[in-house]
Amino acid sequence: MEKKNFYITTPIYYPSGNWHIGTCYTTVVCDAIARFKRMSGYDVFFLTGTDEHGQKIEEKAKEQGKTPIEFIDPIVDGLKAIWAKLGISYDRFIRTTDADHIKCVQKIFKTLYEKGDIYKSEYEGWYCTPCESFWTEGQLKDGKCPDCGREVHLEKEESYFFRLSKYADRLRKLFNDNPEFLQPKSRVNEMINNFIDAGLQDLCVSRTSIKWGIPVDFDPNHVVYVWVDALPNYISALGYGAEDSSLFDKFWPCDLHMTGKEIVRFHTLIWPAILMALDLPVPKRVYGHGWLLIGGDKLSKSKGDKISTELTDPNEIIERYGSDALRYFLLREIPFGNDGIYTNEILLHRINSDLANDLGNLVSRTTAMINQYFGGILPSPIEAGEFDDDLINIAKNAYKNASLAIDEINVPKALGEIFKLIGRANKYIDETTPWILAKDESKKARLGTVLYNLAESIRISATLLLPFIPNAPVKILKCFGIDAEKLLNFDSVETFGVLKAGISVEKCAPIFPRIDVKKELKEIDDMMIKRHKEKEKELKKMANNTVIEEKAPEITIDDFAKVELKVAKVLTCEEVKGSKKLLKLTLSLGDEERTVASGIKEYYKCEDLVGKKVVLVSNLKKAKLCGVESQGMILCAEKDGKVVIVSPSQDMPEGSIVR
Ligand code: ME8
Repeated sequence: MEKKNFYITTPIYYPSGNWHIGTCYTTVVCDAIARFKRMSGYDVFFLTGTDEHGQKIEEKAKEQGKTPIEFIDPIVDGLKAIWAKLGISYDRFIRTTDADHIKCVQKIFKTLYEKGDIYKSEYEGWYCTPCESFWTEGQLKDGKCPDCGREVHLEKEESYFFRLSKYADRLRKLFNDNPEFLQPKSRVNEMINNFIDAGLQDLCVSRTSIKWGIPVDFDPNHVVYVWVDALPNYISALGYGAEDSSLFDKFWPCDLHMTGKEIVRFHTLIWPAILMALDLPVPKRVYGHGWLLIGGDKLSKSKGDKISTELTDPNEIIERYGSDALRYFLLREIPFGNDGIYTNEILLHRINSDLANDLGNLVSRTTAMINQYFGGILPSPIEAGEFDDDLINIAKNAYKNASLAIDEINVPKALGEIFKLIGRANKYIDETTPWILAKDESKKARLGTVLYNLAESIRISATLLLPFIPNAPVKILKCFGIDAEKLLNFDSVETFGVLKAGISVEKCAPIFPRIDVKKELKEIDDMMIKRHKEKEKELKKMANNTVIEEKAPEITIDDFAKVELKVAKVLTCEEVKGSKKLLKLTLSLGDEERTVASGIKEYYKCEDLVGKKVVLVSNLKKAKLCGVESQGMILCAEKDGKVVIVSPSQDMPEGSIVR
């Protein structure tokens, strides 16, 4: 029988520099679907990649004194390394700087120009001369350049435009005739009402003010602008228009474009219109998923330095808990189509409750009992009993139900179907109480059946879990002598009774050790707070250096006269508890004593200070520092991290005025 094809894509990612767990979401979801479809017998092509052109990249590279590609390459490598850790099974990682993509985009641009769907006109926008950037009205901040805050002026730039407006009726028909085209359905009305009905404007598709882009080959002053460069990746990756277009012929139209909700508009209006203009079929389905939120915000690259103790770096989460745990969280916790919330606590509870408790305990209890009661040899199912049918039914139907959920693109629901079986099997242990059966020799046959049924339930659930969490099921199945690397399809999951009685069953070590949530959260909080403090310190240091380098403003003699400086003698010195920096000094001014907290602990020992003459700012407002009331400040000289106390060059009586 010929295999059915399935083509699935993620959006291509902007390599702006900071990959967070939000960026992993789309790709992990696509990977689970791609793996599930492969094991369901489909010939799958799974595409992901990076969107590398445009003004932002050009500017960021310039800021770092690099060429755009020098700036992008390590960021793309970083993304590929994360995909490797997460086991993303893509068939191609496309970069919009790949030669075949560039050629394809140029060809598409020319074809559309020759057909009259792209035409030359003028783009009018707000221009910031120092930034050499065009902005739309909406992008301006208080009417000024959003980047540098300077004045902008209206300017015209020669541009090519795509006749999007021409396709309004065909797009409306696309939505009306194909209720499956855009999902969740809730997003359809927004596209029709807010965009098509509101009137589609022709789209600016080239720029002369940006250099980092694909040149329009028949008019090289222009580079292709944003969406007509990015969207065609879905067909350039398959060799559309190239000498060998066999992949395109096989896989187009795409079965599923998975995108975040903010870019649904581009995938369901602009992209189909471009395809219509090229006389190509439109994608079968576009799915607009929600965002992963941290504290209510979309976790974004530009807000990367927001103070938060949540772990957001996928590398760090994988290092602490493993890639299966991160994949499981992303696939299970976020209600599909809606926004979901990430906190360290939610992640840890998910790991504990589903992976360590439900799945982990089922496997360790079952394999331990087979070892304890049957010497590690799988018994035969010879004595059926109460509860068996229910368990067996759920096991046999788990694949069908999960598969239906995958076809609805509801990944959490698919996982829920598999965990229904895991939950049922755990309940079956409580109902059949194997430890009580084991006490009675006459119940050995029943005990054997119970353990066999549990082993089969584990085999089926672990096999079904492979697309979602590719590592743990391999270890689980190995305990039952199954080499999961060779398990390339779901052929065995709808039959109950595949495991042969008499095989050896290993006692499975806990796959997901239980996490002490309270302890772990405290450790993460401490670590993150320390990290933020270090960062703050570094920023402060940088700011201080700038201040030192900058000239202080000129003051008058009257300004200076406001500062009262006096010679003082250090009488006592002690460290301030709980502070790394402060020493508590008692100073004599001759006729009075003062207590001062001074941040010089890193540079002086107490014994070096007692008896020393210092200069005190004696009319400084009192301040409480780490519980010490500081009544003034002693003067120090500082350069390049070296700090030295200022003293009179000859001995002077305490209380002498310094001026
Ligand atoms: O939009 N939660 O690239 P991109 C969930 N280059 N998904 C998130 C997320 C979050 N916190 N943050 C980002 C682009 N994403 C274009 C696409 S396609 C021809 C061009 C998702 O790097 C986001 O929703 O800004 C999108 O689906 C993907 O990451 C890439 O976003």
